Amino acid sequence: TRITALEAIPFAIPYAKPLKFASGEVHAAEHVLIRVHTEDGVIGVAEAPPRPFTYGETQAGIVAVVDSLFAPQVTGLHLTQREVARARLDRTVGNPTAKAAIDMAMWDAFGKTTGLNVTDLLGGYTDRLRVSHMLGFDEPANMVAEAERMVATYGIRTFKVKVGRRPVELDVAVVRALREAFGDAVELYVDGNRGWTPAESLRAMRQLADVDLIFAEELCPADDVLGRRWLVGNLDVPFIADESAVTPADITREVLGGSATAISIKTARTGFTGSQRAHHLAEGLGLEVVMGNQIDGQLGTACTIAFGAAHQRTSHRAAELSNFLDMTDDLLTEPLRIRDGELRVRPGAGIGVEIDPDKLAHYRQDS
Ligand code: MUC
Ligand code: MG
Repeated sequence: TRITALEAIPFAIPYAKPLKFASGEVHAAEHVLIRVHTEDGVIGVAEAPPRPFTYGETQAGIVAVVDSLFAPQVTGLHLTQREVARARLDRTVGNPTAKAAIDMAMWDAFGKTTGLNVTDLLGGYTDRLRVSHMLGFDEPANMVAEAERMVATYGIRTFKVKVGRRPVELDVAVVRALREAFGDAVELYVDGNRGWTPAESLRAMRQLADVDLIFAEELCPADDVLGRRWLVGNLDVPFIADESAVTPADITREVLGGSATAISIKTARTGFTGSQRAHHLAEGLGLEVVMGNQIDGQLGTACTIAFGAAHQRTSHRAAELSNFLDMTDDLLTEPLRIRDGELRVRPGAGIGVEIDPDKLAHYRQDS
């Protein structure tokens, strides 16, 4: 089945509570909906979240690169020619979330065309993922209160705590307060979004030595090459490379350089096809994987579940699937629901979601 058109539709949905972290803040989901149309009248969908502080993309930039470069390169291809699409899109450097959304919308359209679910197409390992909730910067008491609400309302028992503020004692106090509030009933890990130096990172991790963290993520920049290697060599928990390790080459460099010992896979930036490559490389290198969140809406979250549930290695740890809870609304006809700390794969063809036309009309910014 051939692709007849590719659309990039900017939309904006406000957050009830902004997410704040060391590299930036997000107050609204100013994303781009990608729609792949086929000659059969099937429409595949995915969303691209611009994160200028992480990848340099903007909402207007994503629309422009899709309209001017990517749409003409992909139109006319068969849905099965994902590797051709990838090779063509990769003639343009950067633009990871725009490329990823096109890839995932092609998979969605392929699933809808064949009547098969994307999780089954990718590997079909399980039908659900445990959910990890990300706690953004706030007063320590508010961060503990938010975690208590997540445990009580959704049964979530894994928390990723945003760190990277100065002095490091500020964040150390939050992590300690969480451990004191919940005892060993929760799993905790920290993500610095490159906010600390290697020395600050190790100081904080030493202060947290008795808190029993499961991971530390991107505490300092990968460009602190020797400092980060020194840090990772001195930690006794896996160090996750997130924004520093998007492509297989990045992952290989970070891991062989001793600067990471685990990876985050985010479908928002590598789609399903690129995420498969990261997954297989993680298997080859023997790395733990966490399914990460690019501050996705429900559509992006459904993509993360679809991929994460497809393999053993990506479903082993709790996946970051809850950022959409802070949005005031969303585009799906049927919202995602977290129950007993889990999110289930959407049944049905493709990614298993439908866009609500009224909601899209309300939130789109191009008409
Ligand atoms: C995360 O894991 O870092 C914040 C910035 C970004 O690129 O992703 C989010 C969450
Ligand atoms: Mg991260």
